[in-house]
Amino acid sequence: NHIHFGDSDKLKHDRKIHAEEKRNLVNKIEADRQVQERHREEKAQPPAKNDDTLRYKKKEALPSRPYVDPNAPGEGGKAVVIDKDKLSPEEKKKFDDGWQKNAFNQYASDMISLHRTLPDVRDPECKDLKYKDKLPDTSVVVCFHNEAWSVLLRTVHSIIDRSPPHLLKEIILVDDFSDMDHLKQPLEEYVAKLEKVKVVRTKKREGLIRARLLGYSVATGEVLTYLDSHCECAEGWLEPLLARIAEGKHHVVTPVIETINDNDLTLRGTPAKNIFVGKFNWQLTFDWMPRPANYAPQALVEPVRSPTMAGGLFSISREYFTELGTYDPGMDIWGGENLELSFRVWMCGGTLEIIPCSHVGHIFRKRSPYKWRTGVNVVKKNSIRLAEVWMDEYKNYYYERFNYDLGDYGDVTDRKKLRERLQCHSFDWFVKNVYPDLFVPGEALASGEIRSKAKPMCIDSAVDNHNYHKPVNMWPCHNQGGNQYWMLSKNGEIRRDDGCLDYSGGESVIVYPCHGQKGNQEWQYREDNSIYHANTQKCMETSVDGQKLTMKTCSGVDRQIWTWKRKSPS
Ligand code: LR7
Ligand code: MN
Repeated sequence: NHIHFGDSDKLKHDRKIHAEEKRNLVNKIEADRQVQERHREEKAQPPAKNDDTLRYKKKEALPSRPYVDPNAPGEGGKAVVIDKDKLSPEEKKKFDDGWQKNAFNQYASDMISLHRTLPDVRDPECKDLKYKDKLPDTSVVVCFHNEAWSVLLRTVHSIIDRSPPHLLKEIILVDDFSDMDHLKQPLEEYVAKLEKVKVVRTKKREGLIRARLLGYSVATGEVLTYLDSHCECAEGWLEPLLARIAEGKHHVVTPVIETINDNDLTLRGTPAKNIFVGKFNWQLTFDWMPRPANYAPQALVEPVRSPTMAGGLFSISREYFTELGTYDPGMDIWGGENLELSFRVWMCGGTLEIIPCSHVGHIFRKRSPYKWRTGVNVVKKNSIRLAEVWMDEYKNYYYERFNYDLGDYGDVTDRKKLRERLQCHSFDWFVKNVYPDLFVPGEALASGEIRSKAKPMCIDSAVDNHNYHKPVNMWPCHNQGGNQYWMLSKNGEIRRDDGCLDYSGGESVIVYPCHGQKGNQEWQYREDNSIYHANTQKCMETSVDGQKLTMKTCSGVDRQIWTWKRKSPS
């Protein structure tokens, strides 16, 4: 949900920095190599005693890895604290550039060992689980576009260091046409020294979906495991994923995704009882929700069904991925593929589950640092492709949000054929069986823009975390849905996605997360076209200049009369 159109000045700027960066990296590689060599000679020192860091219990099952001082920055998943005031001007510049280029604290990451230890975040129950000796092996595919060195290589080493060698067939790094120098020769040289790691490169910028398809095309493992390029795999992450697939290839599984803080790189664990599962809204964006009680099976650490997945971290049988039609190659850059695959898995006979005993960290960032395709809303285009193919009549709830302005979304004939060939369930089946708690706009009593009779102004507000609690205002009606699209739910909410109009007295109406408890969020769109708030017995009214939305005693003046399309519930 972050759309960014980069500019070429930034790229030029980046290149200048890269020359210096490359020198530093080459030095760093050499230093790393020497350290590794020394440790080989020392034959892996015994791990330091440190209670909140976990070392290998089953030494024989995992590769030996260099000794890391438990007090080194970030060890055990701890925070890296940097006092910026104490940095020299050059260091400060590095610090700022790191943030600017990556949208996370690269400076902090560079201080952390590529082999840092993590806390053992698994529930105690997990350690009692026994897995079959013979599990399928996996190719791990990591796509990247201009990833920071330390972050990318820590991803790689965390995979190698924490995967039983016989289960790790290979790691495939797919470079999606990066232009940072350290990802060229230096990366080749570095991975040449690692067993099992190979780099493949796209010939032009493809975006993460086609980059993943390239990884798929060269993978040879029985299972494919996709990870983002800024991840850290925790102890025991792989076996439970593979074990579930061994129980049936139609199980598509994700680890519990732990947050690696974008600023201090901390990683903490999520106990199984607090796991969140994936949902989506009618903007077709992915989001999390607490695991509903009825999804929780008998045991806490059993697989948890999830209607959707975030998209970046999952394992799937390679054979099953093929049968299921891999990805839609018509999708560009970023977005949409996560819901597309989620819907497809469920609708076509598979299951999507979160495996509570498998934990992988991911750096969540607040903006997208890299260049997108200027001028095209790729997320919308990708989402329309998925809606056209998979959502049947439900696609209209999405389209209404931008007044059916579909634009050019390419050709989806092949994907429709795929759906036919696989004989999949309907989207209605998916909603009713997999995500019955979903708010379905078809049940809304009114929907679309809420237009004032006094002036051509509409109730307008974004609905997201940044906007909660802020007064809702009026804006000239634009007839494009978006922030002027509202639905009246059966229990009187005026809502969009998870935001509801909320009034608790005073001047303003605000947007607040829907709580389903009526109260401040209960409205009536009455016969006389007024909008009535039962709790306070007031009516919505626009200010005389039409700019503001207020609440007043009901009087029937034009400023209290609203046009809003009534719907007959389907
Ligand atoms: O053009 C690109 N080419 C790439 O190779 C753009 C991106 N990429 C790579 C990029 O380097 C990264 O490794 O693709 C990966 C994902 O991009 P991010 O990390 O910039 O995005 P994100 O973490 O916000 O992306 C989430 O949603 C995406 C939708 O297309 C993908 O499904 C990502 O894999 C997904 N990430 C996760 O699921 C991790 C958990 C995040 C959450 C919620
Ligand atoms: Mn990511």
